[in-house]
Amino acid sequence: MASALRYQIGKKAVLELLIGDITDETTDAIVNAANSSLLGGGGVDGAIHEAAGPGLLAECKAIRAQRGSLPPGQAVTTSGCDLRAKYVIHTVGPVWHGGTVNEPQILESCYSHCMEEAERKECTSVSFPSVSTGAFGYPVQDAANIALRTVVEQLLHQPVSVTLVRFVLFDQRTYKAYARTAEGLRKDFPNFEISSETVPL
Ligand code: AR6
Repeated sequence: MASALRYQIGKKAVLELLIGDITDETTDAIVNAANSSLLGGGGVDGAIHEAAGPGLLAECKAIRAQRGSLPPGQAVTTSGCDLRAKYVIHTVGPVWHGGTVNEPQILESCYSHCMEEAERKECTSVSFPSVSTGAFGYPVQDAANIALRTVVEQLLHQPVSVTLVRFVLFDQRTYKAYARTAEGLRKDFPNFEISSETVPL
């Protein structure tokens, strides 16, 4: 049976890690690991555009026409079109160049801007894929550290409408890397209650 790792973060928020397809998610928003063109691509981007239907590309083109291409580290929001999620938050992760061109800072900026977008749209739940660790080549364990710490930091220290953050990971290797990092969170946030359990889905 499918299961999720669930972490209580402070009093109000829950973090979940699971293996799955983000296009099936019912959270208010899902995050897309896009590219700067916003015109679609492979990986999770291709899957989201396919499941959302042509309306998503039309919205992305309108954003592009208005503000140009989306720089790495930034995020913009469209509706979810045919998806069950109400919104798609598109972010552009860094391409991995060995860590020499601010990749960690850019990846952190992706997650914090996505959380801000979710807040702006008054979402209570948001699902993330593992941004940058596919075609863009970011080492998974390093990316998991940045992703989880940035999101937990925001859940604990910012006034957020979001009370559920779900990481929907596509394969065992990625899931294990995120689960390893999540186990270390208690050490990094010693003043906050972080408890974990495994729950059936
Ligand atoms: N649900 C959840 N995760 C998925 C799904 C899915 N349906 N499909 C793939 N993944 P990638 P990037 C995982 O390459 O590295 C695109 O062409 C995948 O296994 O999608 O940020 C864009 O247009 C991996 O763990 O994104 C850009 O050009 C993670 O999602 C470029 O790829 C990210 O892999 C972005 O590269």
